[in-house]
Amino acid sequence: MIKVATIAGSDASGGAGLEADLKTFQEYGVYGMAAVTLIATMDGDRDWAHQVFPLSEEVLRAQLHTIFDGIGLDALKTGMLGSTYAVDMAADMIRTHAIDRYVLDPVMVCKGAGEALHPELNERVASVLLPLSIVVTPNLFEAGQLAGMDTPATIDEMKEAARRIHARGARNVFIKGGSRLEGQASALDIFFDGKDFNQVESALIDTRWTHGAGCTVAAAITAGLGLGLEPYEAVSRAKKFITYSLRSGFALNRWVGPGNPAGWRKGFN
Ligand code: PXL
Repeated sequence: MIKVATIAGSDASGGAGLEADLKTFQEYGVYGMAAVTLIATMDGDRDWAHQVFPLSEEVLRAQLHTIFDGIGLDALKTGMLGSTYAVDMAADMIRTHAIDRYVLDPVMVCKGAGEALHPELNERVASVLLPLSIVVTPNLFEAGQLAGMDTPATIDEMKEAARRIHARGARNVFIKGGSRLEGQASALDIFFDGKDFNQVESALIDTRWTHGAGCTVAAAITAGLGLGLEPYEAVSRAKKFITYSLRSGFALNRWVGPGNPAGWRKGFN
């Protein structure tokens, strides 16, 4: 059995975070494990305001010990880390266990929350985790932050950000422009392996129900790498997977709706 793990936050609403990761791993037919860094909750009495409860260093260390020392893994993803000790412990485990297939999802914002969640962590994530990653999956905002430039708004700016992020140590950079790129008629992402650029494109999906999309993409890439795909193949397959997922997204309540990682089973309709 292929075994993959996520080090991420738990999203009590079930659409993002490690819940999205585990659902995605299941759809890929790999065995999923999770080390919880924090628990995110949302309050329906306060317009779905987010709150984050970090778990202690001790609790995180014990989980990492279970997964890395007690079991072993074929690929790893990190999502929302939420503390400097989580960043440093993840890095330490990746180094000690020589984890080659490590996907860094540099989660800096939650769609629901709007603001950067742990701005003080962004630079540490960039300096400590980027050099360990086989693929990093920033959205436009995160790409700007990792690259030390304004949020890219054009394809050329995305490429410039990708070059800079690669120069900081990520072996492959996948920047998700998605629907947010100005004047773009498709969902357009950029993949850069340090030599060549590939545009990864799909039709735009007109939906509000995109909660957890970023987590799902990174988890799909991780599962693909665990199964032995090359980085670009894993990214291409993840792009198809998220397109199916977003096509079958649905509302949970009046604020939020996730994609559906099981969407690929129905195929396009
Ligand atoms: O989608 C980003 C994200 C990642 N991880 C956790 C979250 C969210 C957004 O809500 O709650 C735990």
